Formats: sequence, structure tokens, C-alpha cells
Amino acid sequence: MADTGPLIGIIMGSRSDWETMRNAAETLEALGVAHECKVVSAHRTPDRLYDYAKSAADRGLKAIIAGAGGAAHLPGMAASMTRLPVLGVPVESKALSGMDSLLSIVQMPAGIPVGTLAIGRAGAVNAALFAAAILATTDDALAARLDAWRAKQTADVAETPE
Ligand code: RP5
Repeated sequence: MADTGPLIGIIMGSRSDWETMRNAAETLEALGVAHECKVVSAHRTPDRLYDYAKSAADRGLKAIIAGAGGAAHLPGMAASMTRLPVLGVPVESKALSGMDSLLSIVQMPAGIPVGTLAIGRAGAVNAALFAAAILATTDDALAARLDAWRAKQTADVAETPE
């Protein structure tokens, strides 16, 4: 991972999202995918979001994973300012258990897509696997690592519950 810049950008609306979004980072780490993690808020740091999204493709990123909770504008706003694929992770909110996050990320009007994953940890892990799958279409070594990751997951499923 040392000889390349980050290929996947993980952004989140608040440091409070890290407990969820660290699952995306750890999954990319396990797959050997170079990535970066930043706090970028659509409403608290709009200029930081603008700069991040506008420069993402030129900096060599291939996809962005964006996690946010509540009125979760971050994935859609990021997607509006870059042609890179944006994967949205709804963070579980205290007030509405993440239904607010899910609906505000998934219900993008036609024209600017956000690939929306499940609420919480499952979404963060799967966003990383999805991003790795995108990269693996043009990276045979990563494709082999992804296949091995999935094979291990299969092998780890016990036949009996105890
Ligand atoms: C959103 O507001 C963040 O993505 C976070 O999920 C939520 C709450 O943020 P904090 O008040 O914990 O910073 O922007």
C-alpha cells in the first residue's frame, strides 16, 4: 500500500461517524487497498467538501465512500461535484435509528447517483467490498485478494450453531 496514493476516499460527516466508518477502513486495509479517511461535513465544513470532491479525481481517487447520519446530504453533495462513483453509508442515528440517514441518502433524484448501502456496520463493510470490487475489474492482484477474502468467509461458516 506504500507505493501508491489513496485509491479510495472514505469521508464522514462527523468524528462521531468513525465507529461506523472504521469498518470500511478496516475492510479496505484487510484487502490491501490504499485509502484515506477524512471528516468532511456538508453543512459544517461546506468549503472542505467542495475542495475534496472537486479535487478527488485529479488526486487519483477511484471511488468515494461517504458516511453520514441524520439529514445526510454528504454523499449526494459529494456525488454532485465529482464523476467518481460515490457509495453512501447511512450512519445509525440516535433519534430515528438511521431511517433518516437511509432515506436521505438513497432517495437521490435522477441524474446524480449514489450507491446506497445498508445502515451502519454492514453498510460500511459492504461499501468497502463494493469499492474493492470496482477496483478489481482492472486489478488482477486485488481480484485474487478479494476472491480469497470471500473464500475465507465461506470457510469460516460453521455447519452447526454450537
Ligand atoms: C451528521 O450529523 C453526521 O454525519 C453525524 O452522523 C450526525 C451527528 O453529528 P455530531 O453531532 O455527532 O457531530 O452530519
